[in-house]
Amino acid sequence: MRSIDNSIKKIVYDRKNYSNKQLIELYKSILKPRLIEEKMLILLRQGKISKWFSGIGQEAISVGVASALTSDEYILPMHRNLGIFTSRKIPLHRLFSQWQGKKSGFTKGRDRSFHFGTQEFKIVGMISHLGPQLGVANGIALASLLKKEAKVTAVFCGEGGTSEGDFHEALNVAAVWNLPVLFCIENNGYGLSTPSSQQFKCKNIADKGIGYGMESHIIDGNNILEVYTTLTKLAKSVRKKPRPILLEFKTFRMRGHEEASGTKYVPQDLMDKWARKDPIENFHEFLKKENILSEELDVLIKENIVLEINEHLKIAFNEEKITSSIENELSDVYKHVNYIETKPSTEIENIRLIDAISLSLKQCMRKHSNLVIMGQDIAEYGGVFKITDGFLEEFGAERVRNTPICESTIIEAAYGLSINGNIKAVVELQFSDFITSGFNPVINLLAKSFYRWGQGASVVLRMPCGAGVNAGPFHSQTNEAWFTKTPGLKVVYPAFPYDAKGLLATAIEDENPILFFEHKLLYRTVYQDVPTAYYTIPFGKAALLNKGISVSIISYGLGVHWALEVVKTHNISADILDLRTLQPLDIEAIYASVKKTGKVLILQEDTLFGGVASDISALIAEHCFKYLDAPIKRVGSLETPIPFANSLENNYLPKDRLFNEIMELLNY
Ligand SMILES: Cc1ncc(C[n+]2csc(CCOP(=O)(O)OP(=O)(O)O)c2C)c(N)n1
Ligand SMILES: [Mg+2]
Repeated sequence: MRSIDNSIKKIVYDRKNYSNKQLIELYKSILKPRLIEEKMLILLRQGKISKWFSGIGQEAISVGVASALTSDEYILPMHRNLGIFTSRKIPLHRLFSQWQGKKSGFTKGRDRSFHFGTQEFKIVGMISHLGPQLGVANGIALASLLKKEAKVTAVFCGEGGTSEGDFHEALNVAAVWNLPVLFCIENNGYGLSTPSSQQFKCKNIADKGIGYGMESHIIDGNNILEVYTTLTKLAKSVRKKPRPILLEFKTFRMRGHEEASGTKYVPQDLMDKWARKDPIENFHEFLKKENILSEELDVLIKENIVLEINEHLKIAFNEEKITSSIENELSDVYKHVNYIETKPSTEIENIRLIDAISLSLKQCMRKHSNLVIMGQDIAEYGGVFKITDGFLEEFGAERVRNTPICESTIIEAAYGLSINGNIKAVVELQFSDFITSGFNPVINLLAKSFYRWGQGASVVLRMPCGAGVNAGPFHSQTNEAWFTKTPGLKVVYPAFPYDAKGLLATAIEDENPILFFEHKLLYRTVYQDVPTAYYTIPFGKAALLNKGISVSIISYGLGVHWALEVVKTHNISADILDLRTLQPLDIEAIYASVKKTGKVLILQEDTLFGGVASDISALIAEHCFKYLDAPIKRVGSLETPIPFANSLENNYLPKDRLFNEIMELLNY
């Protein structure tokens, strides 16, 4: 508790040159969230609102920061920052509707408490995971730099959240890229029941700034004038000279983590000391002592705020409960994009899969001046597979960005680019295996964004994947099934150069998060005649590569090539369907083929259990049962990690078992 104890000093106010009017405005601004909260606590006890995270005692931080920024500068708050929402002058009834899950809220009843954002007020709501907010702020700030706008972005985090890897990654990238972000850390002594002494070892969080090569400051978070004055000065300076700053606000959490959890574990004397530092009571005393606030004016101000709260509560309570339909809910998972097909030209070139991807990416960079690519070693070095070789020279370092090794925060930054002015991002994962280090933002930020608050995400994650290259357990996985499971993501998996080129262009045109799988073994082994000019291929359209009558083989990626080889070698009369995209999935093409042949084998490179083949199998069983002449067969890899040695890897992969499996099905 040392860092808290030391900071408990009397509040000293320095009014600078602020007019009485300005000081009264600040007083009104910190008073409002307090009075709203007091009302909410009553409603909570009456069961009229759900969970509540109290910011009582911390209002000066939210209000001071929000008041120092211009209304077109983004703020990314956390769960105790009601003062930001009120300082941005959001009509109160909309906040109340949000907390009651009603239509006039900001999430159509889909997300609770402070998990909401609004472009209208330039506020980006948090996801529960805390730390990812910091990385999103980086993307927003990067967008400001790219658009040559002199703006700062302020992002909030508690001292507990600073223990997350996201904090380290975000601060590191912001420092390396000189991003104009104010990292506002509210050190309120506790993260749920955990005191700061068990959360971090250094004396102050601000001390961490030096480790990132970042300016940092300690601010009395209970002193509205200190917060406002310091932030006004720093914001002005950052607008002029873009750079990140780490700010530690010393404050205290005066209530439970959320109302149900209480404060039994907090020593009473600590509570008492901090109660004497209440940001509102102290400011009130100061204003009275300086003859700035009269008793009558104070009463009037409070009456007006209470009146506003009550009127707006009435509006929210009178609003009907939200209803929706299955169709409506399903139609809000993906941003609607108007797909416009660009037909391929007649001029062709015989190229490899890797060349097709590189060419497509290059043409997209030329077509979309708002497209940025990010990844490890992609600039001077051209990427580990050389797909971006020469890009730096043509497009410059602003758009071809080498990143530190930090998948999570870069994916968060890509999302931030979408939020601030719809800047498109392609992120190259060095290997698809490393997406595990960026899993959280994919699943929780990107996938849920449109459904939660109608915000699209023009983010394409390029995923060099797959086995057959003797690369062992950490450089060989094909992990598409981790993502096809999650609503809100699109999953593309081409097997040929022609498809890869057109599908990548479509992916970049799209405004939804997309995982674009590129098989490493196919990179340099598969050639095809590919139109040289830019073209697109629609998602959700499988390709029937071989026509037959005895069996349908459904596959994607490397599996398609195995199927073609076996069918050709053994002269089997088979439909071979290359799915090309797994989400959306071409169900019609699958059903049509199964209905024709009556026998179906679904082939995937991935291990079988919980894979794409299992769900396709279930769909066929549910919808085509009466057309089947044999049980559905799934073929995939062994249920083990992927071994390194050639013979073991061949044993792991299903290729050598494929012919026997087909024959078993044909002979059923
Ligand atoms: C990744 C993750 N782990 C755990 C939690 C559960 N959790 C929610 S808030 C919280 C404490 C946060 O403390 P701090 O960052 O200090 O913010 P404060 O609540 O004090 O404002 C915890 C543990 C979470 N939301 N996300
Ligand atoms: Mg805390």
